Amino acid sequence: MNNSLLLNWIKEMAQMCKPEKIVWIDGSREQQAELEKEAISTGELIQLNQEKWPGCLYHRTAVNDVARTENLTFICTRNKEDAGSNNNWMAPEKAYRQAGEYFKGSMQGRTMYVIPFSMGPVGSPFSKIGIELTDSIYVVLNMLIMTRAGSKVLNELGDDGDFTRCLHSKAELDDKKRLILHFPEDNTIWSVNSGYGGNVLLGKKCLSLRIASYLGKHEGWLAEHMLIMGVEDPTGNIDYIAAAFPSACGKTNLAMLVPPESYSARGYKIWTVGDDIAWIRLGDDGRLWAVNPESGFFGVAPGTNSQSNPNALETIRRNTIFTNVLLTDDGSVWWEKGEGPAPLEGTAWDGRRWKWGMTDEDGLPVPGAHPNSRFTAPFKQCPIASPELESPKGVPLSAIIFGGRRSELVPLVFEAFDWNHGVYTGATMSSELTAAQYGKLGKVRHDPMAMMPFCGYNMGDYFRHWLDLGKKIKNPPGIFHVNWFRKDADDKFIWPGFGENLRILDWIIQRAKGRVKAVETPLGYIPEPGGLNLEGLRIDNSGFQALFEIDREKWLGEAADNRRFFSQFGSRLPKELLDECTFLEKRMRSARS
Ligand code: OXD
Ligand code: MN
Repeated sequence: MNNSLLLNWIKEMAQMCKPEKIVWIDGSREQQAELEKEAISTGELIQLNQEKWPGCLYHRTAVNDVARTENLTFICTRNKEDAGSNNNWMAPEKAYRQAGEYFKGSMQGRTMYVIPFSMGPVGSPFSKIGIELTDSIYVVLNMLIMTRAGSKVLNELGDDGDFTRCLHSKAELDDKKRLILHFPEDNTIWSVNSGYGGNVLLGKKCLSLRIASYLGKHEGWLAEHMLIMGVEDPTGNIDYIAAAFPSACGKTNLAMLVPPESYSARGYKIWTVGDDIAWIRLGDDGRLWAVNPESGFFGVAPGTNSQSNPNALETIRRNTIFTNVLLTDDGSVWWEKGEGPAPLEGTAWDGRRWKWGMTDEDGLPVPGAHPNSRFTAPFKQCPIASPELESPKGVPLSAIIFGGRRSELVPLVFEAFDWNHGVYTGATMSSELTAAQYGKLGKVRHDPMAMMPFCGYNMGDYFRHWLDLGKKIKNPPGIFHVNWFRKDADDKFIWPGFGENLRILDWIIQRAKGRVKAVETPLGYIPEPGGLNLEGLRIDNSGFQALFEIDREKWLGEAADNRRFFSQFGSRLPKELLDECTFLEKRMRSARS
């Protein structure tokens, strides 16, 4: 290894952090086993019951460190405007100085691990190389699952290759000194005083979304918070779909969907390509092609069961790291809305003794697993893992889907009229908050393209980038919006969701291929009555109406709210999006009169 850029940078960071020693991660099974052993001996990780959970480990984060901390996450561009109102901003000099204070001596008595990793297949011209320096074995072991890591990446980097400089230290895990800093202009990420995945597995949100979105803007591609899945029809043809939903809204479940009986009997199959991130490029054939840059799943555990996601249950049976779930006394794991009966007692995510039926001072059930507890599992263990994960150019997209969690207003599915309307649809996405973010659960917040926490530059420029790309695509995918979460007057979900969502994907693919007619509404195209396969579901005419009802007054209110939301982007907001807002209002008004 003779890459002077890399060696000098490591030297400089080590001078600041003062680790006792430096260990290079080679990606070998032997080294991984050694590290596991060491982490088990110090209590950083707990080995689970190896008969029930072969190769599985358990970890608890600090109780103040259980989700991404968006308020402590900064984009540090020279010009504040370039970060945009969608990001917290700090001047680079100040950010380096302040975090530098926290990093100073932070690794004393600890090892600094050097993790060379590739986002995307090693050697693909579309992949990006990062090097993460960290003092956490937990981070190393997670990165070995989530990314392609080790010496092969160093070989690929060569002596003069460039890379994203990722520095992480747990330091004191002090939430008053926690900072997650991105320097897109320096291709650098600094994360300090956290041990939570989304803040510290720097290949994931920090590199593959925040830094990559910035690189994509400059290099002409998109880094998106999207799952990628293939839907194979009975003829063997596979259509690929990318879908953006905010965190903890079911991307992993949709990506691993099990077809309902009537579909599987006809030969339909699902292929999982990714559950969180898509890098999308324009192919030579004029279509969009998507790559999942990761090689594992960092999924939300609670709610994962054999009804919601049997493929995930199968994926996490071995070689998986569980974080902040409930630990049972026989070395097993459990979480709320999980599989099988709840244990009578165990150790909760926060290390406290837990008994089934426990309530807090308000009489509310005390969860055994944190609502944002996670599993980290290798992609290849998914029973429906697509071999296309290894394809350097990825998969061609037939459709792009946007979606949120909205108990009211938004219909089950609609199709945008054209690319610009589709970009407007994505840009005006809103969703109710979930446990993956700090904030009041259930509050509706704007989350354009599910990228609000992840766009590494001014979102006005990001919208412009989407619109510009649209002009270059000869064969654009259809753009759709879905909402599985609409509720009836009794506060019950109207749509059954899970595997049944394939019925909607089926309609989407048929529409994208121009095979079925649709009804034009002021919002977009929706299925004709009878156009959606509802066979075997208990949804009658009035249920269908309730799923697709468009309340024009409320939509005019929504459009006004979107204008308010857009106004924060000032002159950086593309005029086309305001035009789309005007068109929507006109359509709503004329349909009303
Ligand atoms: C995630 C998230 O972990 O979006 O994927 O928070
Ligand atoms: Mn995510």
